[in-house]
Amino acid sequence: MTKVSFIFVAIALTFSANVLCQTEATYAVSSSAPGYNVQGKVVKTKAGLQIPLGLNTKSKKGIDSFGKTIDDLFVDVEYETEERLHVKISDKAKKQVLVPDSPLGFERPKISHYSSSKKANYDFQYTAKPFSFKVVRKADKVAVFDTAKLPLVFEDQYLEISTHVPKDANIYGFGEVTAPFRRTTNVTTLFNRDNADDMYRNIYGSHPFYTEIRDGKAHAALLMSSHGMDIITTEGRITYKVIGGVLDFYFFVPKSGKPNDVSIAYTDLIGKPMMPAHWMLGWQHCRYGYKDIDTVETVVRKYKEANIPLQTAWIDIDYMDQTKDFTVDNVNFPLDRLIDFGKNLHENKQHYVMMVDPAISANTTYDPYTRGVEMDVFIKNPDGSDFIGMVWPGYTVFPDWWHPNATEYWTKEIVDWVSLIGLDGLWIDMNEPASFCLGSCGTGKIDAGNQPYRWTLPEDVQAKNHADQEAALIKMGNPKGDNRNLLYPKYAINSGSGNLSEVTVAMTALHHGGIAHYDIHNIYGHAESYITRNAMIKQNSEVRPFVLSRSTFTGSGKYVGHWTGDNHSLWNYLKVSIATVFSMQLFGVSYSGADVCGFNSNTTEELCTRWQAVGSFYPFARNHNAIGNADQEPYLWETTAEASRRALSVRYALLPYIYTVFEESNTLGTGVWRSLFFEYPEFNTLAENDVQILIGTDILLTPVVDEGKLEVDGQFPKGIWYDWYNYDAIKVSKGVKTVTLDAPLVHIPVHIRGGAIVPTKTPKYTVGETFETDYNLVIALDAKNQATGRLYIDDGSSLEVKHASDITFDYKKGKLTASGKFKYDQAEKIGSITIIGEGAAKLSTVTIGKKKGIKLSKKKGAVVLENADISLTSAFTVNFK
Ligand SMILES: *[C@@H]1O[C@H](CO)[C@@H](O)[C@H](O)[C@H]1NC(C)=O
Ligand SMILES: *[C@@H]1O[C@H](CO)[C@@H](O)[C@H](O)[C@H]1NC(C)=O
Ligand SMILES: *[C@@H]1O[C@H](CO)[C@@H](O)[C@H](O)[C@H]1NC(C)=O
Ligand SMILES: *[C@@H]1O[C@H](CO)[C@@H](O)[C@H](O)[C@H]1NC(C)=O
Ligand SMILES: *[C@@H]1O[C@H](CO)[C@@H](O)[C@H](O)[C@H]1NC(C)=O
Ligand SMILES: CC(=O)N[C@H]1CO[C@H](CO)[C@@H](O)[C@@H]1O
Repeated sequence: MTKVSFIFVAIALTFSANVLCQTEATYAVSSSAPGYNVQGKVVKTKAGLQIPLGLNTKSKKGIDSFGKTIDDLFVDVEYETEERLHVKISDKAKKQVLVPDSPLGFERPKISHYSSSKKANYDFQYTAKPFSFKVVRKADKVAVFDTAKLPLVFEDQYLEISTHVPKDANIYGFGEVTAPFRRTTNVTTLFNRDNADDMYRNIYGSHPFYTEIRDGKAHAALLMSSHGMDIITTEGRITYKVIGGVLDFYFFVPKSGKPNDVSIAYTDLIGKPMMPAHWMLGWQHCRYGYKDIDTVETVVRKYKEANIPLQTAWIDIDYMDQTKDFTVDNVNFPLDRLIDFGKNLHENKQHYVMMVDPAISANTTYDPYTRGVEMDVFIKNPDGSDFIGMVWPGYTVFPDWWHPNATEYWTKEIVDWVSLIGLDGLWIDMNEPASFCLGSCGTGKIDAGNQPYRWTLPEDVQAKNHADQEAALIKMGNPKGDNRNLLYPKYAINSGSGNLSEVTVAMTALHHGGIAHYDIHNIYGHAESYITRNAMIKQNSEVRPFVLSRSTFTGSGKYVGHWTGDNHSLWNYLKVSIATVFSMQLFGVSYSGADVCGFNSNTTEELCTRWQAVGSFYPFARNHNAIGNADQEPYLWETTAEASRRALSVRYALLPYIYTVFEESNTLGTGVWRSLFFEYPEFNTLAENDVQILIGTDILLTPVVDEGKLEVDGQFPKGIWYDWYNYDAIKVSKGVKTVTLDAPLVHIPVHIRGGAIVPTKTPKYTVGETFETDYNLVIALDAKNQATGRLYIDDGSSLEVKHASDITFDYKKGKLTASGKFKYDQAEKIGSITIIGEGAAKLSTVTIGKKKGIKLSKKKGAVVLENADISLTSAFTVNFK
């Protein structure tokens, strides 16, 4: 669970008059700003350039537009790699707060400076008066980032910079936001916020990164900033308006111009996406509001009775005693029952995940609180007392991940809890961080127990409390020595909750080392993710940890997965869920997915049926529902159950392929889900297609995301696309062809790319049983009767992989070759080989080593070699005739 929609509704009712609108001022650039000139000596370094800047003092107009102007700046240009350029514009005095490197695991790569700018794919060019710069792709002289004649504003609480882009540019990224994949003219606000997936507004995470595809070629930029910001993507430009820090840009310009190469270059910097264990790829089920352990056990049993694969059972905060972390409700979720439930799951080769929130109840007889107080690890008020907000258990404190004791504190709580219950994974929620009251509303109220949530109080009481809390916050003031306007910066970004301290920890709250919450708000959840993952590894260093986080930041994908939060059981949320997962792939959070059938509001049979079909293929696939809603377990309706069984049997058959794609993601940084445009950027007609999904390069899904439709239009780029179920071929000789496909309610169209060799398994009830079956190969021939593919094999669970096979399959002129690395130590083998395509029809016999003349069986559109019995422990060839 997590914050439910009515919280948003209550806020909207009470404060809607104050919720900011996107105004003309938001869209405008500061055209009267004086700008900066190069002042002093430009130094050529081994790494690049150092350029001193001074304010253009001839014109004082527009100074201090939204903060205090900083006169002296410094531009550091570093040619970090052939494809990555680092341009950092900072204050010479180094007073502005940077994204901290430590202890949060950013681990920006140590640059062994790239020796020569000559080899780079880009040029850095600048003008001196006024200062502006361009990043130019050498190959075609395209300026991929160009600030010429656009204002540069550098104030303590307001930074503005813009780049020219073509009109109607293909821009992707800038999140987290619930919006179409291709970003059209709009404002994206990055300021982590607990909100039920309000369309177009800021939500849980911040990723100040975008990719642009121009004339078939991709490049990208990251603004490494933990400050709140608005990003305006409007006709012909992108404008960043940031409320602090520095302008720390990275540009990614791969030579190939391929979107995948952008992803590789980006994750070279921020870290490669985490590698999931096999089990994490199975189907998962959760609900907020299961009233007791019997109910949860019944759900697991009913899944089995309906023969819908269930890999992982989750329990939301319902299990807790008065919603306190690391406690159990002894009546409804007794400890022994919770432990036994986990044991049963494990006996059945299933897995177990529970929720934990960062908010710790301020209760002096509750050990996680007293231990934290002893270690002094909680976020502070400006006066040094503990900051006390309000979350599910009433008044709560929040671990300060920057405190030197925080890792030890949190690790103990996590290790003890996970060990006690026997959990396989943790779900960390509410880590924007969410708080239901404004400011330190619990100051002086320790041991006050559960409190009515603010949205349950009469409106006049809510308004009075809010006014009191606001007054207290203002009275408390800033941390010592900080003269900025932390509570109400003059440039008010367009946060959907209005003032920055709403629904979170106050901007004036203090982290260790004198860091105001204002400066690191957007990385609080990332910090918790990093520390929680490491705690999971401490608990069990053998296996890959499972942590799912609601709040994420640049680089979080290396440590955790992410679900797109509290969406709604509405058709447009089903549709947009695909775009949000695509965006997460760009951000390097490969293991991501949306709540299947929708979290808030009541689903319908048809919506849930269609959603189960799409959701069966989310990289992270889980049905999740909120308290008080109509039930939505997939076995409740026959069509939903049937659609789930069908789609999940395809997913489970594809597990070796999906696992291989994940391994590529983990080693290269490419997405597991990809939009067609990112694979075929040469076809601009695909630019807005955010409904069809490629898993890797070879499996194409064309889901129905509209009510009442029994067919669906799909775009098919040049090549041959074979129907997964009946091998019917769609042949496209050039460009992109739109094809209308039959899509009965229980059916999701799936196609295999001609030219691909896809490894599969025989789907079973659990992931473990599925992986115990033989591998099969599906060879889908292209127009030249050729195909290639890859298979990665390891034990599917070890954190440190000792034995892995990495096999390339190649099919040409009737000969299938398997080559590569064969180091996996178990005796895996190939059971069957299916060859699809016109070229397959002529084939009738096979030679495998000394065994000649083995007969192939014919199917419509394919031939099959049954019981191939080929060992996957060494290279081999098979000849088809
Ligand atoms: C911009 O965002 C608003 C919501 O803030 C949305 O209603 C509108 O459709 C968006 N406009 C475009 C062009 O995407
Ligand atoms: C860390 O915790 C210990 C108690 O375990 C405490 O004595 C110490 O002061 C804490 N460190 C800091 C920096 O607060
Ligand atoms: C404090 O926590 C204890 C232990 O979990 C619990 O029994 C008690 O009810 C809580 N007290 C309040 C006031 O919430
Ligand atoms: C934001 O703060 C201002 C100044 O205290 C106040 O007038 C306004 O009501 C606040 N807005 C919200 C949404 O709380
Ligand atoms: C949603 O379903 C719940 C439980 O069946 C019901 O109590 C509620 O009235 C429904 N809400 C709407 C808006 O239909
Ligand atoms: C696009 C859309 O359906 N948005 C809805 C999301 O949920 C909120 C309630 O929290 C509705 O008000 C929006 O209309």
